[in-house]
Amino acid sequence: MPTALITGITGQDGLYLAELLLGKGYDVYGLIRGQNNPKRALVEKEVPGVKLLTGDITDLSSVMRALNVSQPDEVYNLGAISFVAYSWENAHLTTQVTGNAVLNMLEAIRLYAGTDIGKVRFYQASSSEMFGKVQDVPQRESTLLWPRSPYGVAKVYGHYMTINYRESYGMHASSGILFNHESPRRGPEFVTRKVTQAVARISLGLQDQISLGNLDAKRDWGFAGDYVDAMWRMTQAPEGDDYVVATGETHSIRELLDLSFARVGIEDWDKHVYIDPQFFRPAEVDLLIGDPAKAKEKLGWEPTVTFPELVNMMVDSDVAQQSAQAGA
Ligand code: NAP
Ligand code: G4F
Repeated sequence: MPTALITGITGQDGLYLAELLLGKGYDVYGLIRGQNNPKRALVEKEVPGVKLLTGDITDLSSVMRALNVSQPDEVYNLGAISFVAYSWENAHLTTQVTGNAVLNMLEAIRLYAGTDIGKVRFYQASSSEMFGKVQDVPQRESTLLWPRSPYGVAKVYGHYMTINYRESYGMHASSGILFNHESPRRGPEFVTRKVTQAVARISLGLQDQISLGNLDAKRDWGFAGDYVDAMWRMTQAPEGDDYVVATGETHSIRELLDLSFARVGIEDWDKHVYIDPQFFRPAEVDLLIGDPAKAKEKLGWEPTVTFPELVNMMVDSDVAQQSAQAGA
């Protein structure tokens, strides 16, 4: 039975990846930070088979300890400060967690593996946010990176460090350049979930308005369950490599609003949406659309959930959750 260690186990992708790997018969360990992490109970409820180890990816010795205890065949580094807007306000911390800690992960694996560098396969959660001010449409693996946020810059560092460990030490290290992926487990700070939660509450008469920033930005949105499957396929490939994971379609925040409100029978959403300058970013990523041709050809990966299906899944889940809370 293979063993996997996942950082970022309490996050959206950590939960989906743990479910996927447990379903395949893996022994799964998750790294959880803090002495009393409030999301521990969620992980224990949703993926009870996961063995939790305390540690922080910025603390090399805690990562070494986690490797020694779990003895993993595969390590998935999903841990990060992942909210782009927050990264301007906490740029140094984002650099440490989202950027420098990738070096900790790679170095810990190199030290742990010793002369048998092939014994651990590594996945790094890179991001389409690295494309920033996009230099190609659609974006692919060879597109010049031009990050537009402290988060994006930190991800570029982790991306190139992963490539560097592959080239320097022959490590089986892959970097998944994942475009936005969402689900009912998405954090409420991200625009999709912020919208679907608010739409659910508006439809139930629990609130009247939602405040948003730039409605013209466009994103290539897929379903998180599909994207963790791409991560796993990368670690199974004969060699480590870099892959764009995307749907190949792009949609604006306005389209997200159209579909979300339509799902609850509201066609004219203008009166419910308030534009608040606080949600505009110092530098915006205007357009993301990925070309997943390489992942399709080399990994046999395909997205299975369309954008309207994803929005409906999230709105329906939030309506159920908000109704249950209101009735409780
Ligand atoms: P998420 O829900 O925000 O989860 C982030 C995870 O990182 C949480 O489990 C968090 O733990 C953990 N973490 C934060 N600081 C840490 C630290 N110092 N040590 C250990 N763990 C730490 O993010 P996600 O959407 O699942 O994304 C997973 C990864 O993919 C992230 O690296 C993200 O940047 C990247 N990514 C995401 C997308 C997307 O659209 N979702 C696209 C491209 C790349 P706490 O609960 O303790 O805070
Ligand atoms: O949902 P978002 O916060 O996601 P963003 O910035 O694209 O980042 C996500 O995807 C990246 C992959 O490309 C990941 F690497 C990253 O970790 C994260 O998962 O914002 C999407 C768009 C932006 O253009 C933003 O300006 O929505 C726009 N937006 C408009 N109003 C808003 C809001 N975003 C948020 N979060 N909140 C708003 O009120």
